[in-house]
Amino acid sequence: MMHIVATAGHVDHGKSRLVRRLTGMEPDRWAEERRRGMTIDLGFAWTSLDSGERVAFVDVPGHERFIGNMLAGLGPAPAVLVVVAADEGWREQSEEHLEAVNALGLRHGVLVVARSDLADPAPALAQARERVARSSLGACEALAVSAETGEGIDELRSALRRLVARLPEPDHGARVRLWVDRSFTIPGAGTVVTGTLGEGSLRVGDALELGRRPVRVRGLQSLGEDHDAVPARARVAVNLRSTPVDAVGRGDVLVTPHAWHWTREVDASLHGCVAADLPGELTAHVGSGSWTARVRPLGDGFVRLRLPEPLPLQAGDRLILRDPGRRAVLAGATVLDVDPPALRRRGAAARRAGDLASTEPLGPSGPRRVDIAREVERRGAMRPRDLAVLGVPPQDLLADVLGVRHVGEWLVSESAWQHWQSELLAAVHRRIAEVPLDPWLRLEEARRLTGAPDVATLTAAARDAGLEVGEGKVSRPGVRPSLGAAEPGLQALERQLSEHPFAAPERGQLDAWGLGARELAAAETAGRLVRLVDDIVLLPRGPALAMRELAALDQPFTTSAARQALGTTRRVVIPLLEHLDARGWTRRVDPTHREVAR
Ligand SMILES: Nc1nc2c(ncn2[C@@H]2O[C@H](COP(=O)(O)OP(=O)(O)O)[C@@H](O)[C@H]2O)c(=O)[nH]1
Ligand SMILES: [Mg+2]
Repeated sequence: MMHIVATAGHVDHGKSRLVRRLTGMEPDRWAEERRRGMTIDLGFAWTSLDSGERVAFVDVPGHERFIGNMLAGLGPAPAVLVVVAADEGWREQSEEHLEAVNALGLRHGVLVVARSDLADPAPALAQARERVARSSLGACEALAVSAETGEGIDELRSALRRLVARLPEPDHGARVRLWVDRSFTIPGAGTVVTGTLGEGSLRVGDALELGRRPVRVRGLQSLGEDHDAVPARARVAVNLRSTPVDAVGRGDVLVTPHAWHWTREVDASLHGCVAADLPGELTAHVGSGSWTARVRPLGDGFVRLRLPEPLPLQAGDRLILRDPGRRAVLAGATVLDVDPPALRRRGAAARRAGDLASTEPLGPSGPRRVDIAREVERRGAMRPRDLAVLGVPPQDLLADVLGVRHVGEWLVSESAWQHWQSELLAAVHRRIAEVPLDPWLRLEEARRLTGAPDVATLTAAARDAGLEVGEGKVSRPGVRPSLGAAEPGLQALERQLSEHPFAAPERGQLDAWGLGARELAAAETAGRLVRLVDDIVLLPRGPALAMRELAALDQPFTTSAARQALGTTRRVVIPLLEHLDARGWTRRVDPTHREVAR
């Protein structure tokens, strides 16, 4: 197993020298760093403990000017080595780095008083202990060492062994999110990015996204060795195919494709600050990067942060908020919602803060469990993949959750389901009352009215509510079109047709009876008329009566013979014969003759 530990502490307090002593490797990689005797960028070195476990150190700069680099190293690391010089004691960047540790909610660390050959370490130890105890590290192990004499180094190695044993196991199957802390080119191999892999695994050949562009893993290294696969946690160098080196840099992020919700807006809770004191614009450090974020206080220690570009964030992510003008860490923020609802109405912000407060308290740092019922409730319906990108692990996606129904490919909240059903019942009743001639509601219209995600899901809700669904329409079971006011007119038509079955009335007569196209269509749907074309109508038994007369004619017969036999007009007989042809009861033998089919 590999573990990652970042250093923290004031400049010149002995961090790099200590890492060198522990690993035998030089963490200050740049000529300028060695010339100036100062860490500027992140350094990397590693060692094996007696237990066989490996510890990779991310050595950070202590100088105030390089706080951005420091946070890039600290952000993705799960544990920290806080270093204080015995001869200097607690200083500004000791405090600043501890604030960052605290903002990130890091709980795993060791406090080391270094350079203890230069002064009695006891006062610095006591002072630092007292500070650290008030941070998220709490009462962590603390000891004095000298990189010069080697005093305390064995004890430190033991303390590191105990430290890494307490770190939670990473999930090797989790989606990948690698915050890039370095990028460079290797002649012949192309672009390489490095980072701390906190969860999941990487394999050669993996398709990933860098930012939002697809990339492919061409090669992997961890601690200087090639690998086909690297499981978390690890320091990893990823050689990317067809990625120009200037397309990638610190703060970029390499992720499992389609597995993350990319967001510009998050709701977060604050630590160590009240929202009212925050400037409207500040620097937010996330992972290995930093962005200018706009802050909207929601009230009660909650804020909405707006980022300049979408980032793959999840609930539980920790951000460090700094004032771009003043250096100091202003607050830590914990992401609570990566897909926050729009705040439109008056008082919405305060209500939102109340909602967020009820999602507290937070567990320890790390991805936060997404409350499936709550997420589905807020949106009414979600697909499993919508939940997965919010960070719900695959095994939880299909679990039964109180208040959530599985309907086809959707998860639907019980209250949305009931809401759709009551909206639907009301709309169906309205339709029956308002359009009695056509008392069926189109499903697509019903879907829009209810806000259900699709017609299939709404159909399930309609059936569950006892409604009848068919041919893209929904209504009460057994509902028939009602002629209502047109009933007397229809009865007059029926009387005329039962006396003269083929004397289909003309439009003027139909109008006089109040029978428009819609009424005729409704009467036809109700099975009381047959429409030959448009407004030429017979009783349903008319075609069969016609067949009786036509069968008695000499076969084949002409249209005019048929007209005379039926005692009607060409206006009626032509569509009637075509109707009979279509039913297969008569057929044409030549352009002027038909016969009754046998
Ligand atoms: N005497 C002594 N000097 C040390 C010790 N550790 C570091 N130093 C010196 O302190 C200075 C700063 O150390 P460095 O590791 O670069 O500090 P960093 O800025 O915290 O990384 C260097 O001159 C080191 O040689 C130690 O244990 N004993
Ligand atoms: Mg250094």
